[in-house]
Amino acid sequence: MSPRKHHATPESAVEHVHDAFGTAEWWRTAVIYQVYPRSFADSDGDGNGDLGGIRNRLAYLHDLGVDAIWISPFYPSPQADGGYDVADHRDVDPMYGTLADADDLIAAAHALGIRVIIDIVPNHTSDEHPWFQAALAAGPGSPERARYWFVDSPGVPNNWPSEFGGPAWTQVADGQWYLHLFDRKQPDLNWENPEVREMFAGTLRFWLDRGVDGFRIDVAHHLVKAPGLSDVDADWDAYNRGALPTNAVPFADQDGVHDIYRQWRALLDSYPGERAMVAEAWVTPHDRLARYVRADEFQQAFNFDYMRATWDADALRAQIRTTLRNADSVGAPATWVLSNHDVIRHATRLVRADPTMAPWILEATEPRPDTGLGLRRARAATALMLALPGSSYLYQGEELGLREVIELPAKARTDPDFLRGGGHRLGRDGCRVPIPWTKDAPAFGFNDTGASWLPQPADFGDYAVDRQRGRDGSTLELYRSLLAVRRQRQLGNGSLALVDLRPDVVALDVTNDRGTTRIVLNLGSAPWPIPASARVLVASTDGVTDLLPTDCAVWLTD
Ligand code: TEU
Repeated sequence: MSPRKHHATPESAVEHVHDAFGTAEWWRTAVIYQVYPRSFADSDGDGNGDLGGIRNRLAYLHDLGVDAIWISPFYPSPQADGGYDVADHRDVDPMYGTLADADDLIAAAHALGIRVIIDIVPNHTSDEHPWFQAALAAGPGSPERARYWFVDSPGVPNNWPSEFGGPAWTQVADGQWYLHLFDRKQPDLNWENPEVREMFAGTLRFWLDRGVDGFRIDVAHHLVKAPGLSDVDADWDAYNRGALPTNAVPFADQDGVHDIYRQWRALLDSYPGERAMVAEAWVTPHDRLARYVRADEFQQAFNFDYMRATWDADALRAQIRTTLRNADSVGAPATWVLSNHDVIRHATRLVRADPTMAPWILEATEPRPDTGLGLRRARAATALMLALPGSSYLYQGEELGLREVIELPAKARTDPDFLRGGGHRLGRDGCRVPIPWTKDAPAFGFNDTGASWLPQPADFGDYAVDRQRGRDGSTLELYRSLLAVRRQRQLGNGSLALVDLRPDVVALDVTNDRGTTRIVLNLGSAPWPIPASARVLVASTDGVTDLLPTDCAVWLTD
């Protein structure tokens, strides 16, 4: 791979980072769109999105140009944590529909060539799951309690905190305590117990038999706890900023988790088709994360270190380099992600006051960022991401440029991260507000009754799909162009070289048999002059021809 003369002055250094994959199973290059079902589209007008709503909007996703959808949990659930508190792994919550609706959705998606990934939550169940209810009824020392982490004092409960605030232990009437790394309504399962392993293997089979293409595995790094349940001695602020290795705490990234995923991989591989699983593992640094995507484990793991990169050329280059090298070291595809249902939407996050703050922590006192600048950066960030080799994740509504809804009133908020946090942290409801489809319609077209489980702000109408579709320069049309050009030029599978144009400009060449695409993102204050001989394939801001302004990205070719 060599730099193209008209772009690179002779002194431009080129750093080769990554070679194309020889074989490219779908999951190596897929663009996967996350559907948060409660907030996507509501077919029955009760204010909660549902499976029928997703089905009705598949044509939109097809037109957008995504390869697959990942649907957050739709199982029966008391909704103490947005459905991540599962009461029955093999059914559909009536709020979302029925098993027949799930079958219809899978079939309709497949008919459009869209693959379907569903969410599996193995670290904990709901406290309303029959297993936990049986454990409470059966009492101390029973086999029912042995499926969870029930302990007596002394020593345990230990000092482990719940992710959502407060201690990770709750006492029951007979005096025992149970562990919950998340809400008290999410008791942790004990993965030392063979019954737990069997139950989840059966659940994977249940859904594989129904035709799903894969699974997103919730908190894949938490399942195994270090023996002894000893106290944590870590600086939580540093830990939350990703500055400590994840296994600095005894309930994260323990080696034993890998045995579980090897068994699951063998199970997936026993099915026809290329079934795949992606780890939601907040594991840092990259070489620890790479262990999850070894050849006999997950196919993918979310790249949260990339999500956390600050808006800085050196930081982005470093993440691209390290991500690709570590993924390549185990033959796995890199993944890229900027937003999901747990973090501040990137149109807001990229202009927040403290960019090193954990992306899920929104403090009540945090100043409101500049929406215009946020959207400009978000569009540029997405243009960079969608050119990178590997697989990328989009979160519903980011293709509309949606901002975080910081101003939600306290009484509307439902997230345990807010409810348990004493009001210091606002929680994650602000990225889960139902998305706008039609400006002049009830609930902006989310349904036709106007009901909405979280209130939509008035300016959401301006982001509505009907205001953007077909309008030059809209964020939706930018995403459609990026995805179309990505497909034409097969950018998911190319070699990558970093090009040294200017310290405050990220530039890279992606090369494959469709040619070389040069991606340039300007993070400096001076415009970057686009060479006269280059053709602009797509730009994150309208009207870019000669000069690439600050906070803009462009895809160029000969
Ligand atoms: O999230 C894992 C997780 O630890 C964080 O993203 C968490 O939401 C954040 O630290 C806020 O405190 C997964 C799911 O994606 C999330 O929605 C669930 O709440 C969590 O697991 C528990 O199942």
